[in-house]
Amino acid sequence: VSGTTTRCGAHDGEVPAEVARHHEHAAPGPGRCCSAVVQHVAAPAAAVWSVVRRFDQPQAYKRFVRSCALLAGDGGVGTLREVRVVSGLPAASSRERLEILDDESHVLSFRVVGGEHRLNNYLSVTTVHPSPAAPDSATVVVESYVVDVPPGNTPEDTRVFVDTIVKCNLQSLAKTAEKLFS
Ligand code: A9S
Repeated sequence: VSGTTTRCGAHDGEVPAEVARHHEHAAPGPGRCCSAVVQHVAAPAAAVWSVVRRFDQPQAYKRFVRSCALLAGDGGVGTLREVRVVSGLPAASSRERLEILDDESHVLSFRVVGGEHRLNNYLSVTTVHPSPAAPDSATVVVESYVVDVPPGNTPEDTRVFVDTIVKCNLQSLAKTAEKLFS
């Protein structure tokens, strides 16, 4: 395959080879940017995945979500959800489509297809892996994304904003999964 790909962030060695391709977003080009966030969790991968895989329940760990309603589908690929956001963000709602739900490889991907916010064409991929150090009791989660840079912003601004949200989500995911397991 020709064309450049970027890893959009450092996670060398943290993602098993069979799912690494999901994080290799095509070189985003002008007007797009990408990044990746890695989170360690003190709970087994199955516990973490049981939270991540619920596309109908992002409020289980995403603290910026006020409510979530399904517009189509029942939680499988193609499901469309409308998320309403807590106040204080430059956003009111987001309409999101489930693109990948792989219960064997632990891969989930969704795409933002509408809503009232500034993150156009947001695409996110999350993978969940047993930690090499303690495969039965610890997990590594990698979330990467690619998004349009909003008019008037720089790629750096955009990455700082989105990385902050993703880090909050993944820290909250860790707490939620650790409680489930304890
Ligand atoms: O929900 C996620 O997994 C990650 C992000 C970055 C979500 C961003 C968001 O939903 C807000 C939280 C509302 C912030 C969108 C699509 C736009 C925002 O401005």
